[in-house]
Amino acid sequence: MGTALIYDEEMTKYKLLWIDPACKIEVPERLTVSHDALIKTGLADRCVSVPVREATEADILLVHSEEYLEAVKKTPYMTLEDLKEFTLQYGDVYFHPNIYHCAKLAAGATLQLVDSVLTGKVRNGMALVRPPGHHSLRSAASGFCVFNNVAIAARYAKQKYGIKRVLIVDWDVHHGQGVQYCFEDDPSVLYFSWHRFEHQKFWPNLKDSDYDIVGKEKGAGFNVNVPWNKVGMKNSDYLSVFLHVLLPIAYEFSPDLVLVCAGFDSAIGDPEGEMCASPDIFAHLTHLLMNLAGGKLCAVLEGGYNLTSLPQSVCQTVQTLLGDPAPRPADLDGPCTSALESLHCVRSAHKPYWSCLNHAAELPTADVSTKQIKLAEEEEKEEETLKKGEEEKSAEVEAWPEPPKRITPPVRTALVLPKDVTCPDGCKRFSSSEDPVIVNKLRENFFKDSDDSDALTTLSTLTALVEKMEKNEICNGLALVRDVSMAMKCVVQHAATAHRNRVLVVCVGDAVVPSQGTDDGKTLLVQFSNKESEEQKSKYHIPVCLKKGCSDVSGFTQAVLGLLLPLGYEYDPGLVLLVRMPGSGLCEGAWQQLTGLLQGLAQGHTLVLMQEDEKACVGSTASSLLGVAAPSLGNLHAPLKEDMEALERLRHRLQADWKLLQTTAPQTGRGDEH
Ligand code: X5A
Ligand code: ZN
Repeated sequence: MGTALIYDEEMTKYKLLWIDPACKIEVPERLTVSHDALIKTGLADRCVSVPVREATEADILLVHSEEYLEAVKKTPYMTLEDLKEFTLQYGDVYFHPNIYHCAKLAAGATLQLVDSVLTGKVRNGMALVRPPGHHSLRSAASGFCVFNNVAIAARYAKQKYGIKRVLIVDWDVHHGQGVQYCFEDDPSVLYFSWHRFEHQKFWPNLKDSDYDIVGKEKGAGFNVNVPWNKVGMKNSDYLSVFLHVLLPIAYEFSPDLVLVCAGFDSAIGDPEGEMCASPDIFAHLTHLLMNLAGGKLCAVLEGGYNLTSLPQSVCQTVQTLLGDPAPRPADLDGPCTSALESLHCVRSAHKPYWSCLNHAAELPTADVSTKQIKLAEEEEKEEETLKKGEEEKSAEVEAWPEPPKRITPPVRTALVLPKDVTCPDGCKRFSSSEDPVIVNKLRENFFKDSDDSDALTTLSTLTALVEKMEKNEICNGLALVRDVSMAMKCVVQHAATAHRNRVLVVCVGDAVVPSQGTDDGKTLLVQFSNKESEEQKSKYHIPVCLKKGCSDVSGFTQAVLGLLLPLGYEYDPGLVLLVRMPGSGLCEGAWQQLTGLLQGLAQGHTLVLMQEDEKACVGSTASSLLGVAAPSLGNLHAPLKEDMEALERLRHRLQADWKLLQTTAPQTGRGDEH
């Protein structure tokens, strides 16, 4: 199942015809440089090219008023003076004789993408369009946008395909107020947006963009705003919000379709956003969404005005949609204080609506007034730094490295299986000639006083497989072994002596955990079980105790999103060892989700160990390792209260060591910490 790419050069054929500093960044080259980059990298060739079409009037009227449509319809016949005049009634937008045509193509391209995904022609895809859409309102153009491409697409998907729940993720640096207004009372469309806000000082300067706007009536809780109150947000800030706000809610919501307002003005170098996230963060943001809705994801270009970081970010997104492993994430040193404040505020505002947030920290009661206080405080500070920083900034901005080429290993998934188990399609059965040095070492370590030549062969094969993964000749692997504990010990030991790579060991179910090598930082062990374990031994050994072990899917999922992934991302392993203990109780769907999500780490280098008698899981595990999206977990019941409380406690305890676990800002001297 492929990835659609939708583009038409026609959408480059309009531009600003007069002088307007607010609009001069929205240029046709945005599209050409993005498309050229996809061609040059060979990514375009790997996609299924789908033609654009014009949106019909009926399509446009799904979101816009007849009066507005009729007004825009006249623009192709206007003189320059008329166009200027017409433009004046709206904010930060311009018209051109050809923009109506392009706006119909942009909306139509988005619908072509939705059709391609929902008819099963492709798994996912991206539409490169101009004009963008997320600012346009029912009866008004705004912020370079004429028709609301993504809002139209959400209504269209519901109407034409009977889609019940749509998630819209807006990672553009501006608030898509048009999308928010369109769905604010609609619980079938969950709208998430992060945006530069600076306490309402940034365009479009709306109160409606703040964290406490959560939706209306039936739609309460289905609008999630994350305001950025400072510029310069980095990879850690973005990832924190995904892991601690968007994903927990999204998994609870369980969408049937994911639409992304994919604006890249949130990337480094952008003159509008002034943020500092590197282009490769979009590989991770994309990957983290790809296991929702059974992988049905449509990314639609919105903003993005730096002609270097824009194409880089577009390529990262498309390459991830194609299934290539994401690069190791750079500098995840934890979120900044301002981001943590936003995180804390949003989580607390959404506590009443989402069971995953039910036990999130309350806002200090004083904070309602803090909103205004901060405003005043910051006004002073900001003005100073603005004056000082202005000259340095332009120099600073050009200085990010090009994302390294993502080299995909020749073999995606290698399996070590007993002879009687057939190898699933698309995988490679792995065997290796025995290296006497390895075999001797293994015999010494594991078989001093026994002679189990079969087991010895398995361990030496495993060791060889790990080495191939380290050399990037194989991406990931799966081994069915007789004794998972011993196999785990063997890989951990190998990794510890090989001193090359950190290994994240994820253990599902009860296991006797190897004692050596768990406190030197070479391995980080996270173990899910129902055994109330004794005190945590070190920063690198983290038992996660859930009441019903791994059999409660809701609790398990929230633990994966809010605990395991932040730890994993911050630890940044070179290899993930995923161990499924016999009788773990984890259902197949949740196991596939786990396997899929973990592949965002270690460039996709995951080695799965399972007990011999779990043959039945080989097929589904292998398909997750091959990059097939995990099936949707469906409507989950609320996780157990005690599990969510235990998770909060664990996070709280670990957050001094692991910054990506933080979800609240450090208290500022009020001393009211619980
Ligand atoms: C789609 C988009 C930005 C408008 C900025 C107006 N619009 N100052 O990024
Ligand atoms: Zn934008």
